[in-house]
Amino acid sequence: MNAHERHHTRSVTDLAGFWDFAFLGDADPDAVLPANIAYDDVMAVPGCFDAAPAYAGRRGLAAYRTTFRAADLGRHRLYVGGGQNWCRLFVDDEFIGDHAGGHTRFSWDLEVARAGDHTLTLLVDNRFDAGRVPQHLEYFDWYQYGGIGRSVELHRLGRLWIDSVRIDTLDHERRRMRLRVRCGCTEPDSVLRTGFKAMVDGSVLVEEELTGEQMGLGEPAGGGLVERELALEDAALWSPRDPRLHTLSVTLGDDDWTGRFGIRTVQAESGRILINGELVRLFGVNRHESHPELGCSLPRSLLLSDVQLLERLGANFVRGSHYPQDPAFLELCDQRGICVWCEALGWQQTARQLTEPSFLDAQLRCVDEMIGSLANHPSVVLWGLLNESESHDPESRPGYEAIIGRIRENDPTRPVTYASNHPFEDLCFDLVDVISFNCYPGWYTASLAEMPQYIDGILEHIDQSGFRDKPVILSEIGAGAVPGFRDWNASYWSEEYQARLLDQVLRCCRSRPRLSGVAVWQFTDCRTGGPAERALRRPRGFNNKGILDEYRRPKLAFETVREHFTRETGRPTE
Ligand code: ADA
Repeated sequence: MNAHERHHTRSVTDLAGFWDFAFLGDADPDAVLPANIAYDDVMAVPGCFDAAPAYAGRRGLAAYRTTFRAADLGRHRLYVGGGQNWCRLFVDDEFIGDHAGGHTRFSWDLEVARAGDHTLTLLVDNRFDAGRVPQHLEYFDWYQYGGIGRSVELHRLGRLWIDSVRIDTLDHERRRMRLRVRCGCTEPDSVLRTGFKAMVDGSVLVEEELTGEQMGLGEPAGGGLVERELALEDAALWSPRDPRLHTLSVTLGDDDWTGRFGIRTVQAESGRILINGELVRLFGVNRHESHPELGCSLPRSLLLSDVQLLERLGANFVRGSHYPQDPAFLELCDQRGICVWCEALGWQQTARQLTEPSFLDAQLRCVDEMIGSLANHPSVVLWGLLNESESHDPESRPGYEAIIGRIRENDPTRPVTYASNHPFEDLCFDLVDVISFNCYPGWYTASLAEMPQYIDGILEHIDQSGFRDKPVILSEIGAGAVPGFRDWNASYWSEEYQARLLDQVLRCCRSRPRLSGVAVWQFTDCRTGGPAERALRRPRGFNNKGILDEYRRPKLAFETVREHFTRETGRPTE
């Protein structure tokens, strides 16, 4: 379940543990029958199998197996927090479903017809296969680990259940919230009568009896919805400086849901980002979920220490590059007042990919899953998409329109942005609320001395193109530093050069109010993959632009960035 969500009456079984495991290498998943798999190993769930030395760097099909005992018969739902890159589920050797795409939560419904133990088999494939998994492409600049990266849970649903609970701020001044509870029922039932209750911080705000028809559970079959407006007079607002949270509890019949939320609005207007009507400038870093021994499956203790390091850095912002981050990380950002740019999986997609229906379908599903499971986090202040893709090619525009349209359909309350790496030629800036650009003066382009003019040139171009009213974020900038390489000459790859470059970047950004934010590339070093041309520019096989190394040990630049950020954000440093 999402980290900040709880169930009290619904029975939930956490299937974390050591599962039977078999690495099947280049086997075709369609040719694998679960009954014939010979398990010869065990694997941790959650975990990335190819982060372990035994399978390091291996790509192929893997089989995971465990057993569960159903609390009773009837409808159950298996939630998988994230499976990289592709999964297929069997229960008692019977095919249940497939899922493509990592880093987002998804589920399968199961009808349990027999008491006792059941076998659950998950085939997990970390190979790149543009047909089956169009979102994960081999050339991306980070190592795409395979496995079951996040929790697996079995939920007993019963006859009538809560599918999702969504709470959005309509008006922060009057504390008006919109509550939407989606529900389901095993069979369409318009005459059913059941209790519905919503409580905030222990006070009952709604208590009523509803019929199946009122919930939309009558014929024809379809998902039900209960929608109410709540006024939470005098309740504390969420803001980065004072991140106050509230607890919402919903009961519907025998089912229940409890989660936390914040009251806040985010607006992008007159060239500024406003949270609850107040100007906010975002100072932070790009963050990959990556660790050399854990892959992208990070335990809560490491998520917490990442957040503690962000606080120590004085950051009030993190961009989740380039996929949705762990909900437990977002929960910590909610609590600590760190604003998050939450991005759908994507990296340097071409116009050709953006015109392929299978790629677009996969992107739209990723957007639905991302927003469906993460929208209640007040820390998420921006939705992002398609990092550095071909937004300067007219052929890409319909793809951008479709994905941005889907984001807005799912959530009209948050601004949308994407990071462009060709700001002078971009053709899609009009589609988003916040314009963001990545640039690397002093590293890939221009010299360090030219950096201020380089950034000014982009800002002027944005304004002259008619986008003066849109806030602008410098979404990536940085330099590589091999950890421990210290050099009086401050040559490329030294910690000195990186610190000098970021000092200049942050001086420049702080003195340009036109910029609403900056995200340094990047928080920690991370393992990368991709073609040899890139590998040869990535010493150690890592993207070394972290201000911390991959074990979170600080480089010289950490202190440089901290000095700038703390002055801007006034955040505590210890
Ligand atoms: C791009 C990209 C990042 C990373 C960076 C780099 O801007 O968005 O993911 O690859 O370049 O280090 O070169």
